[in-house]
Amino acid sequence: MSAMTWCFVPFLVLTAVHFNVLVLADCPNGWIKHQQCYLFSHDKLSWTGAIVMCKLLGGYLAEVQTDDEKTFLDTTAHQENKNYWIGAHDSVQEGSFVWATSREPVHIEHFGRTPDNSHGNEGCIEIYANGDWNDNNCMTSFNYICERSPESEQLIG
Ligand SMILES: [Ca+2]
Ligand SMILES: [Ca+2]
Repeated sequence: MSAMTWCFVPFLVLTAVHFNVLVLADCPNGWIKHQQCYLFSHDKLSWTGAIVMCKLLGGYLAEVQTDDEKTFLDTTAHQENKNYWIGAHDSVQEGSFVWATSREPVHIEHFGRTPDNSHGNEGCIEIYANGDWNDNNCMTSFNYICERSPESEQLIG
């Protein structure tokens, strides 16, 4: 290789690294980036149907870990003016809500109101169109929010 060619090698390496960093942060088409990737569905499914669909799409029914994540999801639901299923249920122990995928407990302060288990059969959590959370009948069809990590697998190695 000529001296001239070698001059360009560091530049090419840096370009490749920069490109990888950009791609690492990407979400699939139609998913919104907010640290994680989120898909706000256009269709409506039962809560169980939403669990299955999110898995088919490479993610899981959204789980809230931080106040920032909660604010983002509540605000977007409010802007879209739709009710959305998220991944919390209390089918193992009535009144004790857990996230379906991580199995972590749901923090009670995340609820806009105490879940009321209206009619005795509300075991799944939705974000109301006004941004509050509510327990509702798992068989009801609502829009749903899928969550996944930004794409990265194909870039490592
Ligand atoms: Ca999350
Ligand atoms: Ca309720």
